[in-house]
Amino acid sequence: MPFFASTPTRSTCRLSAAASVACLTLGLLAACATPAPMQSVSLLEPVNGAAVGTTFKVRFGVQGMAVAPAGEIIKDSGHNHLLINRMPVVAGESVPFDDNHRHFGAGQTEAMITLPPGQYKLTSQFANGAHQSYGAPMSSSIQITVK
Ligand SMILES: [Cu+2]
Repeated sequence: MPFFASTPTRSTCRLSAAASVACLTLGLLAACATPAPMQSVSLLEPVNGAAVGTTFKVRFGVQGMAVAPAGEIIKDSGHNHLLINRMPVVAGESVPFDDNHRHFGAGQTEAMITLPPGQYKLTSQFANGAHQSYGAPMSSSIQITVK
């Protein structure tokens, strides 16, 4: 009898331990559900507010995702785009192919850009191997003056 009496106690302990593990797991899941702070892009060059010549170097920074040539869709991977005077492309939508949306589908992390003199908003936009945007969270904008 004492053996059977002690069994429920052990079970309770096990259930309690299981509940703790579940809470920890749920807590981690909740943390994972928030936007991943480790994934972002930036324009390393030029810097915001810079005045540059008509041909200048753009350098892309990517954190938390891999840069790969366009073609295959691979999780947490993609290539850089430079948007000129355009808003970030909505997540899941294809980045247009035109003069204002330049693709670096070979996996380039820098490029020489030529623009006529004027004020520009440059936006780095990361998108997957099928050119589908990762959205505003994977974009970053600066203002520059081309002299
Ligand atoms: Cu693209």
